[in-house]
Amino acid sequence: MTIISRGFHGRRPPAGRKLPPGQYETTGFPVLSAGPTPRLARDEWELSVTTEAGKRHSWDWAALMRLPSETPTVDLHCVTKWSKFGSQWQGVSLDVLLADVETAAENVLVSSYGGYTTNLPLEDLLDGKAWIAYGYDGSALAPEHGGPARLLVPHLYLWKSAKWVRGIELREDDTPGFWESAGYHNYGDPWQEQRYQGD
Ligand SMILES: Nc1nc2c(c(=O)[nH]1)N[C@H]1C(S)=C(S)[C@@H](COP(=O)(O)O)O[C@H]1N2
Ligand SMILES: [Mo]
Repeated sequence: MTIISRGFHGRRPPAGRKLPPGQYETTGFPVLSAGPTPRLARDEWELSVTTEAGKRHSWDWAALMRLPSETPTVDLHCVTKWSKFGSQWQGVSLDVLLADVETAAENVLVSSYGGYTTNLPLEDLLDGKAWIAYGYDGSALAPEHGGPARLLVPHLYLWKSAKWVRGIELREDDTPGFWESAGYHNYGDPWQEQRYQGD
């Protein structure tokens, strides 16, 4: 007789979902911030995109709200090893925001209210892979998690998903951001376990 204990299944990821190497699942939503939480009202918030030629495009809250939004359900992977399956967001695809932006740059440096920065290839923001997210789990995105709005790039480690996003600078050169300058991997693919420089 074979006894199958339910207990052995309790910690497995939900069916069809996979954990990247070295990660464990959490059902909570930890807050990780390198500094204090900026408290920004929606009417104080603005997002700018600046091209390598110096052209600046900007959206205030009302302009962001006029753009079509999506409701992606995605898995999150933090370099501190927690992963969260099936997080539900609302936001504007970067494909929409960048549609009329002319650039030949290959890199972006993203900056936040409060001074945080992170860099990534422009192509990782395109083709349905990234959003300016302002809703989480059916409500307004909480300040601790980056509200009024944050970048969401779930296919990379979560440090690339800049909270309180303020600017996206399109650049020909690749300039490391806050964690990338501190020894974290320049790209940060969780499936390749690219945690630190040299991984
Ligand atoms: N502006 C800003 N964005 C940030 C951070 C930060 O400190 N400041 N931390 C990053 C890190 S390391 C992680 S894991 C996620 C955490 O997002 P959460 O607090 O919503 O879980 O935000 C990322 N974005
Ligand atoms: Mo993180």
